[in-house]
Amino acid sequence: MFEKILIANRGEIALRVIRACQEMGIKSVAVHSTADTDAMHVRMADESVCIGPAPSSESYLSKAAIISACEITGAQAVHPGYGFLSENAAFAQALEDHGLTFIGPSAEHIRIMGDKITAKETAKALGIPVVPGSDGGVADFESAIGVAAGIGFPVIIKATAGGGGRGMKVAKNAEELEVAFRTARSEAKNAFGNDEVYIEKYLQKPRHIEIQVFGDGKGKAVHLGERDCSLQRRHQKVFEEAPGPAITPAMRARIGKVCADAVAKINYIGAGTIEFLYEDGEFYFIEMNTRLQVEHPVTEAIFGVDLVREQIRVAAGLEMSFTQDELEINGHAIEVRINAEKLPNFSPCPGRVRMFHAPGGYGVRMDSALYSGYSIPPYYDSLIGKLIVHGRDRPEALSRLRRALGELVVDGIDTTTPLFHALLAEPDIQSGNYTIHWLEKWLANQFGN
Ligand code: MV4
Repeated sequence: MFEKILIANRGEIALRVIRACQEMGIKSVAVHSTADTDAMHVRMADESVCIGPAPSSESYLSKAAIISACEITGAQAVHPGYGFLSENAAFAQALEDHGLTFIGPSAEHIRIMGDKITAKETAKALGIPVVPGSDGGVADFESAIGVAAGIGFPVIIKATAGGGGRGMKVAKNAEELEVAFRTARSEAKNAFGNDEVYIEKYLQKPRHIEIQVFGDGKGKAVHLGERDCSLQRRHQKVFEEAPGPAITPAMRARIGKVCADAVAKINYIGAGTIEFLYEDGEFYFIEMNTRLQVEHPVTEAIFGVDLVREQIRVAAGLEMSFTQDELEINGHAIEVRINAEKLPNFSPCPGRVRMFHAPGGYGVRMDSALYSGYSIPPYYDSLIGKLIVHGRDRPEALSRLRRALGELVVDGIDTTTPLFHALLAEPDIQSGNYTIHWLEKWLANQFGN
C-alpha cells in the first residue's frame, strides 16, 4: 500500500480523499494555490505544498508543479478528484513516466473516452447500447442528410471534441439541418479547435441515468447500480438520486451487467461512470466519465461502499473488497449541490462566510470544505457543499432532506439552498416524475428567465 498520497484538488473532494487516506493509515499531501492558503484541505492534510498562483491554469492544472510536489514530499501516488486533471490522459501518462501512480484508469482509457466518437464506437463494440446515428464523423451536408434519412428527424449534431452539452445543435427537418450542421461545425472549430461533428437521433424526453462501474484492472469488474441525474440546469447537475425512480430491479440488473462486462473486458481499473439517456424503457449510451464523480456519495450510501478507499486499493494492486454478489441496495439516497450562487440567475456569489453550520443526525452527510470565517475565493467553481441524505425509501429520504436543509446555515453569502426547499414542494419531485428538461422548464415558470 502507498505510504503517502498527494491530492491534486481542493474543496470538498480533497477532504473526501484525505479522509479515506486517514482511515487507511496513509499520509496525505495537499497542494494549493496562493488563493487557497487558508483552505480547509490545506489544514486537514498532513503536509501541504503551494504550487502556484490563483488561476487554476497555473496551479491545480499545472502538471509540472504537481509532479514536483510529489518529488519534494515523497508522495507515491496522486488522487486527482474530479475536474482539473482527473480526465487528462497526458497527466496520467506523465505520472507513470515519473514512477508515480495515477489513482484512476490508464492514460489509454482516459484518451479513448475523452474522444466522443471513439468512446461511442468502443461502447458499441463492447455490447453497450448506443443512440442510433452516424458511424463516426460526418464530413459534409450530403452525408448529414443521408444519416438523417436513415434514422429520421429530429436529429442532434454533436462535436467530437465536445461533451458536457457544449457544441450541440438540434434539427427537426432538412432545412434546419443545413443551418445546424454548418453552425455546429464552425462553433466546434472555434470552441475546441476541431470541427469534427457526429449525428444522433434526438431523444425528446429522456432521463439522464448513469451507471457506476468499478474495475480491478485485471479483468474483474462490478456495477453499483444507477443514479438519476436528470435535474440539471445548463448541463450542471443540481439534484441526484439513487436508485433511479424510473428504473426497475430487472432493468438495473440487465444494463448493470452489460456495463460491468464491458469494463471487465478492457481491464478497466478504478471508478467509472457510463452515462445513458433513458427513454421508453431503453438505455442509450452517450458518454463515459473515467473519474470519481461529484455525486458518488449517493451510490456509497445505498451500497455501503467507500469508493475512494476502493480506488486507492486497486491503484495499489489490491483486490476490490467486494464482489457483485455482495453488493445489495439498501434504501434511497439523494444529493443536492449547495453552490455559492444567487438565485434566480445562479450568479456566482463568492465572499466571506460569517457562519457555517452543517446539518447532522441519522442518515445525513454533509461534504463541505467550509468553515465559519472562511472566504470563498472567486477563482474556482461555485460548489461549496454537498448534502447527502439516506433513508429506508424515497419518501423518507425526501423528508430527511427537507429536515437537513432546515438545519444548514451558510451566513454571509447567497447559496442555492432555497431552490431545494422549493423543489421539495413540487409534486413531480415528490413522485420522481421528471426528465432532463423538467428543471429548466420549472425555472422558466418560476422566474421567467
Ligand atoms: C442528447 C440529447 C438528446 N438526444 N443526445 C447533453 C449533454 C451531453 N452529455 C449529452 N446531452 C444530450 N444529448 C441525444 N441523442 C439531450 C441531451 C441533453 C441533456 C442530457 C443529459 C442531461 C441534460 C441534458 C439537457 C439538455 C440536452
